[in-house]
Amino acid sequence: MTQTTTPPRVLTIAGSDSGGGAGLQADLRTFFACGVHGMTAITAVTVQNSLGVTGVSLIPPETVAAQIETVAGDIGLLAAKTGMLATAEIIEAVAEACDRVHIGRNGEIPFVVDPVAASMHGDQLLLDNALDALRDELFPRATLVTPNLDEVRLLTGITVRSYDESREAAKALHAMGPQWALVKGGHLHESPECVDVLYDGETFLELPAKRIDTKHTHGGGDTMASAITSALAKGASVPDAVRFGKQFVTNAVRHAYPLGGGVGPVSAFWRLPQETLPTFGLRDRDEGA
Ligand code: PXL
Repeated sequence: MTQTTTPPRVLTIAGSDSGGGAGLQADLRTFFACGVHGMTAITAVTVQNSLGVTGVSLIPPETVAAQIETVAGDIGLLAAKTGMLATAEIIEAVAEACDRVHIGRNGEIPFVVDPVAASMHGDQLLLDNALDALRDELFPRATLVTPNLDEVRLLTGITVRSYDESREAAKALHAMGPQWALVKGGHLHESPECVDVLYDGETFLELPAKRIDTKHTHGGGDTMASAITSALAKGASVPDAVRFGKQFVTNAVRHAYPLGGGVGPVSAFWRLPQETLPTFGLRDRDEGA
């Protein structure tokens, strides 16, 4: 029997996207492309395609907690992230389970909290009454929080229109308890650049990238948070992990592809040597659609 070394293990606590674009499907693809073993604590199953979400089925909070504790107890993990958490009850169960297995700043395992509130179609992925739980229960446990500008507005009340306002928002988010706050600039559509701002309570780090002209950005936030989580699992500092995540997602947006009649996903394919894979005679990708 061939025996190889166990890769770094990471955990995503997130929802399923049946269309395969965002959610835990994007997380697992990114983990694979980053060379880490991905595990999942599923919080919700969305009924979804490229046009939007038409249904949500919640996983019982105790089952979410049990998934976290079961993989942590046997397999162990070096970093964890959250995506769609849906309800205050699930958030509370996640916070308690994380404490029990030492995920987050009360323990020793780096914890990235991506405060997913809505899909890019505006479909609600977090109940209104769950926003407080996210802020009060998870932010103080987070190594890093990674909101986009819509989530920043919901969490802080600040509407970001400029780089100065991004800094102000990063300060407000940091005051909610995470070790680091990352304000992502991708949703500032008028700007030719996507400038992200990272803040640890002392220093601002500015991460610029050119805006890429595509409507296919489904799963971009999940992909970035997963790449950051993978880098943290390998021992990167938070600034280095965020630089890596930004570079990873920028390439993924550059390789985004159309899917169905709506919005297509960003793609981790850029990280894999497609030219080395057999085509089995299928030359034009569209022929497969
Ligand atoms: O991209 C945020 C996100 C996270 N998780 C699930 C989603 C989405 C966006 O649609 O469906 C399950």
